[in-house]
Amino acid sequence: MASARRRLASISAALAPAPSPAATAAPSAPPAAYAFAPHQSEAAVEFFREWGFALLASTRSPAELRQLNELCDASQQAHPERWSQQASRAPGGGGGAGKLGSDLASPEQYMELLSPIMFHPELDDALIRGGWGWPVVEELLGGPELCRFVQFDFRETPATAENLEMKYHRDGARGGVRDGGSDRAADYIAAITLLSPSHDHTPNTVVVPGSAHVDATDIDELREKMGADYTEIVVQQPAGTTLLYDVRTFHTRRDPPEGRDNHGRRTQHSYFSRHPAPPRGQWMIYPQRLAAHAEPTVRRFYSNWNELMAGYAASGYEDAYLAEHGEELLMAYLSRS
Ligand SMILES: O=C(O)CCC(=O)C(=O)O
Repeated sequence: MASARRRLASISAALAPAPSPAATAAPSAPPAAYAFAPHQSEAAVEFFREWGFALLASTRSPAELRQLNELCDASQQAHPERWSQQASRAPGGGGGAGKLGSDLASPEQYMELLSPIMFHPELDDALIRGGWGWPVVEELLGGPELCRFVQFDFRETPATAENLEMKYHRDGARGGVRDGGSDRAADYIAAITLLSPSHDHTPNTVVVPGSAHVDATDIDELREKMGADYTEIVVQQPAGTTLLYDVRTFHTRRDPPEGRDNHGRRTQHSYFSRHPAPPRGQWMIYPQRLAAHAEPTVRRFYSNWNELMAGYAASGYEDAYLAEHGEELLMAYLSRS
């Protein structure tokens, strides 16, 4: 891996600003170059397998970025009440059960925030799997036959979110996913695409390279176990790029340093699983146009259903089923641990 590391260190500086020395200073010198261009898919896969994350450049075209932003803008204008609790969901990654979004008001709000594909048919399979980054995800999850859709949502981290600090966490702790362990292959991959401009006044995602492969229940134990290998990378992520991470990787969102205005950030988050990993939770629900798609390989991709989703399909995708079970979906989301 040392030669791979040297090779990787020589690429990608042009794609994203190098992480600040303070963020990467550690004796074992973890990755200085974590960003990969479209022609570097293989290197991105190799890098991810070792470090548990990778930044993929230009995964969304300017036209797609515009489309996704226009969709969010229009939805916020039409339904401001559905978006009003974004600030409260933002810090929830801290892992406190019941805190994340615990003031969501209605199943509609939950649906807009957690499964906007239910409301927006233009979010089709091509867009969900779009961008050059998809082949990297497919490779990491063991090929097209094993890839399954989990979640697609938008997040608006408001300019006023500076007091809603997020804690280091693994997403697994919230989704019934096994954590840590020595298994190198990711069962669940998260993808964060930045939709808004990034600069000194916008939040960044921070990751601990290599932490996906260390068994630790919290960041303190992780620090102790990793010792000199413990490092934090403040990912410098331009708009239109996608940060992939193994959900076992410890990560957080860091707001601009105190004293600097926080201009906020808009992101699109996706999760994918490797078959036969179970659904990540009971709260995800998919629309008929995807779950019952005419193309078998597309159907297969949207087939990792939880019980409520199976009930929705069995009902014939009836609105009445959603109306009846909306509260249950909301509660499944709010009570996840
Ligand atoms: O928004 C971020 O930068 C981090 C998101 C996160 O921690 C999560 O979704 O679990």
